[in-house]
Amino acid sequence: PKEIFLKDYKLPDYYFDTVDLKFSLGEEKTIVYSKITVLPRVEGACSPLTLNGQDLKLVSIKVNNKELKKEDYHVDSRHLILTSPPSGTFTLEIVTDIYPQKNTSLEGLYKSSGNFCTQCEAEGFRKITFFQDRPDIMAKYTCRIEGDKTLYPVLLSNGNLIEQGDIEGGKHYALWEDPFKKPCYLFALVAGQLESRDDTFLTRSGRTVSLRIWTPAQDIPKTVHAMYSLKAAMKWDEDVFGLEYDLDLFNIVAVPDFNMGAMENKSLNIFNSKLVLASPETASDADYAAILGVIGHEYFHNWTGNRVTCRDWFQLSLKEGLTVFRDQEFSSDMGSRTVKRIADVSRLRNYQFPQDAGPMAHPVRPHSYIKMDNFYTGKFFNGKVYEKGAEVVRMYKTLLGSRGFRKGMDLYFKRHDGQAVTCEDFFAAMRDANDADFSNFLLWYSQAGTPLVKVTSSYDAKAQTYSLKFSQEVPPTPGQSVKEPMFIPVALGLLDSKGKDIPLTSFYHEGMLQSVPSNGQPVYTTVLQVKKQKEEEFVFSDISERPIPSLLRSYSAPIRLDSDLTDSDLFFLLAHDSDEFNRWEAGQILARKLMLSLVADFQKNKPLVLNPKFVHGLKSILSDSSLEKEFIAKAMTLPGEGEIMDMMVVADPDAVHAVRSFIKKQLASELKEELLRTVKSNRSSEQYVFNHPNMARRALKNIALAYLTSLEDPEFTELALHEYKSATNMTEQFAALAAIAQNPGKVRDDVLADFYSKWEHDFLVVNKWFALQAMSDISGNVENVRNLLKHPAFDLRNPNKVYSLIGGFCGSPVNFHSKDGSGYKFLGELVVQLDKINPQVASRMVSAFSRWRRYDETRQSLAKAQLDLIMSANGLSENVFEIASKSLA
Ligand code: B3K
Ligand code: ZN
Repeated sequence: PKEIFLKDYKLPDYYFDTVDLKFSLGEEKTIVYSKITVLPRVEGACSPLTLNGQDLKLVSIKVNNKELKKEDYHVDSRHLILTSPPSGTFTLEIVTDIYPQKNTSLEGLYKSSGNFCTQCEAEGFRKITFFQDRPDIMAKYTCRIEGDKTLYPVLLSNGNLIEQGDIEGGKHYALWEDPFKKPCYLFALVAGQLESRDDTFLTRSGRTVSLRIWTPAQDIPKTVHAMYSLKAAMKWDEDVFGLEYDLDLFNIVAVPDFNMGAMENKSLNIFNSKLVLASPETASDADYAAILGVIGHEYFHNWTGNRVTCRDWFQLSLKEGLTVFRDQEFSSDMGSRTVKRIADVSRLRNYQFPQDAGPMAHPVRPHSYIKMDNFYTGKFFNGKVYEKGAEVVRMYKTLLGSRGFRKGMDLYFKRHDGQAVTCEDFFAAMRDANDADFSNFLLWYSQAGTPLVKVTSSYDAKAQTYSLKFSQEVPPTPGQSVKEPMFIPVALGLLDSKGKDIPLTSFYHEGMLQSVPSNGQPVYTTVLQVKKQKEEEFVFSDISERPIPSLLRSYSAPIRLDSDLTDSDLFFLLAHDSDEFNRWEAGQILARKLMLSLVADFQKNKPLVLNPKFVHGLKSILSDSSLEKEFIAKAMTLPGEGEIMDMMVVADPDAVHAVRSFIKKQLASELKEELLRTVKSNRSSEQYVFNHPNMARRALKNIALAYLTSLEDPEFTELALHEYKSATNMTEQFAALAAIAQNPGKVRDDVLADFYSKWEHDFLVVNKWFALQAMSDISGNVENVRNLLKHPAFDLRNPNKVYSLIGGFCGSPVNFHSKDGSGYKFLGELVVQLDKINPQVASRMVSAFSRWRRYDETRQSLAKAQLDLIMSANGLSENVFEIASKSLA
């Protein structure tokens, strides 16, 4: 396998101006005709033209209308090279045969439930036809699709439909034209038996856009929420960024077989059904929220990704970090900002931080890759380019404020519309629009690893000054042993002894007085710019009592913060901080400390005792009616097992699991009354509505129920059964099922069976059923999961099912890391099988092994043995090779 490096980027020798495609869709094979106008970048230079191609059968090739002679080109399994193309502009016509029916990799053109569809990002277009498959080749496309009229009544591609009609042999055709230049990864085609939900959107300049969401006929009723989400996203982008949709038609197609969440092809978004279809009975609040966020995300790509795209795949964060940031902001504006921020930060901590500390650590802009697909880790799987990239974009906004950020965005579009650009171009637009000094901010793109920032504070009562001293360290990561200090925005406030924010006017930084920017109003939060490795001091004067600092408000930078706050400071912040995110954070810091110290006790065989202050803190949150319900639910949620293991020198899944379960049970028994009251007073009385207050109520009720059932008390099992039976929506029904399923026994088995028989006709709900059982921490669960592989509803070829069952299993630390090696063996075998079917999916699964060195010696050798076996498998894909070999390195 070949590694590709950012430093080797070269401008292409040839550009493509227009691309006219024709697809003749067939049952055995599909014939692809492509006609390209080729322009040399430098007039007169006639260097060879290399096209990418994979799994293609070349039928013919013509240059300027003449069949090319054998000696003028060269084909191998990955390329077609024109050895001496004519000088000047020329037309290139290529005919290839492809076999979509046999394509189980789900990239390029493939079939899903009888329909044709495409997935080209990152490098899938080369499985459709020979092409310069790189994002800096931007061309205008037309696409003619021909196919059987009965089998494929609907024929879609990008842009506008300009012609359609019948042709001989029971076939018909459609001709599409996309007026915007685009890279080939945004090409899309869909053909099949689909119906649409139609609506319109009136843009702010008064154009009417037709909106269509396509699914099989029976699913149309489940597209109401997706359509609502699309219209909300279109409006939001106009209101917040002044960005209007640029065509008269916007299509979304839902397909059941899809490797990731969705794809932003120009005007023809293709989605995993999971992120389109929803009804109150079948989808949970989390599904509704994910649909809103992802529909928004793909729509927002129209400007950040499509109109302005990436020069090369190393710049992926240019579009993904920015677009994730935009979808996070959209979801915040549509719901609760604090709750959204908490959810995003938890994801970052549970998935991105561990990755950033392991063998797969890479900067937001990687320096090299073998398979680009391995760097897409958003949506279904969380990671760097997406989530950390979004944090980087958020830091620009924190530093510049909303207005400054908007100015930067406006300049970015003004300069780069229609271009393929780099992360530096984005940086320069932000800087130039604001005349800002960003010093070494660009290091966020090139240095991997999570910075560790230490803060110590001191109060001088006599001088009435309060000082904060910062130091930072970026841990070494593969290929980067020495790191430079980063530019870290630390948003901060100071609380007085009553818990009120102290107005901030100025502070000394390195002996210089700096005033806090204000528009005449008192300022309670300011952003310190921490830039040095060694100690850096900020001193606030006229502080009349020792304040409690609220540090890193709203999580203003993706770092680990280690402060000298005492437990009592943290309890104080938990009760009083005006920054709600930091209130939650204070509780989490306390919980993490507590869990780590109990883990140490557990390892020393000491009895576990829960700190009564912690119970009291949570009790007062639970009974504080002034708090937002979803905030309470988040505050009641203990840090994940992954997050705690990540903080240990040697990760001990058994100890962490035992401690987390212990705290859960302990809290449940001490707060029994409050929890029961919470369940009873938060039941649904009205029809399901997807809005913040209702979701918050359901979230609170569901977590209370989960706590209660953890007690394994028949009274609460009855209660959960009652909730299960009386539920009128999936959110509550599934939460009750999950609560019951925590405890092994007949009730569990019966309810699981009941749920399946209710929902066996709905594959998305059945996937929830798979995932719930797969993630179970019931001991020896690997056998259940092996049996479920043989379940008639399971299919290794469908990514959603694999993610639910196999991915779900790897997400249960106790069973996956079982000391007998049974979990590792299970995954090892499946990766090898899956790799033959779908390398992208296999490579996501193999990632579960990547942090094997974090565990004890027994586990290390068991996991390594599986990785070695995988590496020795015949015909291993580049995808799996890259992850497995880097994990072993
Ligand atoms: N851009 C696509 C991801 C494509 C992944 C290719 N393996 C979805 C998104 O981020 O919007
Ligand atoms: Zn995206």
